[in-house]
Amino acid sequence: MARVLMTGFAPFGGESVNPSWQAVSLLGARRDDIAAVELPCEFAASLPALRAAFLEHRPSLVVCVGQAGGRQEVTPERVAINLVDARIPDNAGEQPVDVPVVPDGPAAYFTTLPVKACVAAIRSAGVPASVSHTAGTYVCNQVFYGLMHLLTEFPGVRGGFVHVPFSPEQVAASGTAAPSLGVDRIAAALEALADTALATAEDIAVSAGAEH
Ligand code: PCA
Repeated sequence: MARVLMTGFAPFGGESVNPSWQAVSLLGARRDDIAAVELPCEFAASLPALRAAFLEHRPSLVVCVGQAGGRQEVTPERVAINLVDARIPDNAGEQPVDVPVVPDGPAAYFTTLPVKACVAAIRSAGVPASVSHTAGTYVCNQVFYGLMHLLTEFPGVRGGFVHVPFSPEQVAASGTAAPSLGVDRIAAALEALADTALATAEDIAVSAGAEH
C-alpha cells in the first residue's frame, strides 16, 4: 500500500509534455511508497480519475501537482476555491465558465499540507519555492478543490496541491523567455515536500504573507 498518492497532469494548452507528470512519474519510479498517477486535463474526467486512484491506493497523504507556466518557483498552494472559470478549452474541448466545482459546497478549502515547512524543505533542497494563495480557476483548482472535498470523507488523510514551472525543454521549444525549472529539480522538490508532510504534524509559524 502506497503511503503517498501523487498525481501529475497530461499535457494541455498546446504543450507536448507536462513537467508535473514527468516529475511525479520520476519520483514514483524511485520510491515504493509513492504511487504516481497521471490525471487527464479534462473537467469531466479529472475528479473521477482522482477518486478512483485514491480508492485504489488508500494513501495517508495525497499531493496533486500541475504546471503553472510563467511561475518561477515550486509553489505549494494554500487555498482551493469552489469556482471554475476556464481561460482555454480543456483536452476534451470543454470550457466551463463561472460554475462551481461542487454545487452547494463551501466557498473554499484550505490545504492540509504544512505548506510553510514544505517551502522551507524545498528551499533546503536547493530549489526555489514559495507559498501560493491562488491555484487559478482551471482544471488544477478544480482537482485541488475536489481533492479537499473528497478528503472530508476520510478524516486523518491529508492533501494539497503544488504548481510547478515550465521545464527548460518546453521554454526552449517555444522560443520564449519564460522561467523554467528542470524536471529532476522539480522531482527533488516534490520529494522534499512529501517527506516533510509525512513528518510534520503542525506547520511552522513563519510569514508567507502576500500583499496581493
Ligand atoms: N495545469 C493546469 C491544468 C493542468 C496543469 O498541469 C492548471 O493550472 O489549471
